[in-house]
Amino acid sequence: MIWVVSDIAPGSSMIITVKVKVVRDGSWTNNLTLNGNFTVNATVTTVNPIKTVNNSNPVVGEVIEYNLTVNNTGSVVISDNVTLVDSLPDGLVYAGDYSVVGGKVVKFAQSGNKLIWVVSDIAPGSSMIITVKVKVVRDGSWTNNLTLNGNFTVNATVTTVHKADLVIIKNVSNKSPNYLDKIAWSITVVNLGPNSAHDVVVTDLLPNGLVYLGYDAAKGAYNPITGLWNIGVLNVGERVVLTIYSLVDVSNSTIINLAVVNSTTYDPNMSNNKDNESIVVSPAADLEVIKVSNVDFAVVGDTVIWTITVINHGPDNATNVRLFDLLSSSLKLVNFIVSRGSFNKFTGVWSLGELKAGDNATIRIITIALVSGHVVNFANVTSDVYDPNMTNNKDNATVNVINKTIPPESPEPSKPSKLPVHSMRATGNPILMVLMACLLIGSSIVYRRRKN
Ligand SMILES: [Ca+2]
Ligand SMILES: [Ca+2]
Repeated sequence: MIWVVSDIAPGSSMIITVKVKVVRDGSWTNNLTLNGNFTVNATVTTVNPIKTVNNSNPVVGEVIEYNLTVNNTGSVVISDNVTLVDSLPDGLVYAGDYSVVGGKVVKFAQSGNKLIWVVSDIAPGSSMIITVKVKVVRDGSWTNNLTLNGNFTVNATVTTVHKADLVIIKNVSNKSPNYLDKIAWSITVVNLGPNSAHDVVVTDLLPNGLVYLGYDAAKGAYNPITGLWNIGVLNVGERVVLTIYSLVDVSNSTIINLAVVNSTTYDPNMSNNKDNESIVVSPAADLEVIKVSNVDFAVVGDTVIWTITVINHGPDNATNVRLFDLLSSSLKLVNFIVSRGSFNKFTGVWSLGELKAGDNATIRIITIALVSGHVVNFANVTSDVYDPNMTNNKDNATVNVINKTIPPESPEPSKPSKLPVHSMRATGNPILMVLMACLLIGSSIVYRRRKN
C-alpha cells in the first residue's frame, strides 16, 4: 500500500489508520518505510491453540487427560487475557482436576458442560499447557472442542472401546463313554473384564452321534436346534454354566464338540473364546441269546435237543464271541452241531470267533434226559466288544422230565397235550375208560328221550 501525503503542519502529526486482517497464525512484522529511508515496524503475535488427548481409545469409566496448549508464536508476551472454552460432549465429564504449566490462569469457571479459563502472561516463543482430567462416562465417539477467544476452535476426538475378555471352558462328564451312554457337557463362560459384555452368545451345536436330552442353565436359554445359548449381559467377573445332556448314539468313533462365545462388546483376546472337547466311543455290539428245547416234557431216557441262537444286533462286529452252555448233570451229551466255530463239550464253551453285525449263529446240542425233574439249561454269551444291553445275553430253557416207573401226578388241565402220549400206556386202564365212555353215551340217550 502506498500513500503520497503532504500538508503536515509543524508540531502536528498525520495519522493514517489502516485495517488489515490476520489470515494466518504466527508472528507478523509489518514494515513502514518513509521516502525509502526510514523504516519502522510493528509485530503482531497470534496464538496457536492445540488440543491433544493422552488416550484416544479409552474405556467407559476411564479418566483421560486433555492437553490444551496455547503457543505464543510472537515476539511479545501475551499480556492480554485469552479466554479458552472447552466444551465437553455428553460422554465426557470434568473429573475436577486440572494443572497448568507456563502462563497464568486469571480465572477458571465451570458452566454446564463448558470449562472456561482466562489466561495471560505467556512468554514469546513459549507455550501454556493446561492439562485437564475428564472421565469417560458413556460409550461412543466424542469430539471435544476448544475455542480460543471465540475465534479459533480446535478439537480432539476420543472413541471409547468398551472391552471385555470373555473366556469359555468346555468339559465333558466322560471322555470315553460307551454306545448309548448318557453324558453331560458343561460350558462355562467367564467375563475377565474390564467392562461388562453385552449380547453374549455361545454357539454349541451337538454334533452328529449325540442325541440331545435337555439342558440346565442358571442364566439365559439354550436352543438345541440352533445351538445358541443367549446369555445377554455378562458382568465383570461373572461366571455362568450351561450343561447339555446327551445320549451317545454312535459307536467306534471320535466326536469333537466345539463351543464358541461371542459378544457385541470388543474382546481384546479372542484366543480364549473357543474350546472343544472330544470323546472316544468304543465299538459296541448287542448280542442276544435265544435258547429253546424241542420238547417241554420228556420221559427219562428220551432225547432232548437244545437249540441256542446267538444274534449280533450291532451296531458293530463282535469279536471273540463265546457262549457258555455247561450241561446239567441230569443230561447226557450225545452230539452237537454248530453253524460256525467250535464247541468244547467238556467246558461247555462254544467259541464263535467274530460275529458280524446283523449275523447270527446256532448250536444244536443233542442230549438224553437221565433223571426226572425240572431240567434247566442256561446259556450265556460274551464278547470282547462292549454290549450296551446285557439283559438279553443269557437265556434258559426248561424241560420237565418224568420217570417211567412213577405214575404221573394229575396232569394240569391247561396243558394236557404236553404230556407224552406213551405215559398213558404205563398207568392207564383202557377197559375202564371204555366202560365210562359207554355210560356217558347211555345217560345222554336217556336224557334226550325224556325231553321228547
Ligand atoms: Ca476372550
Ligand atoms: Ca446284549
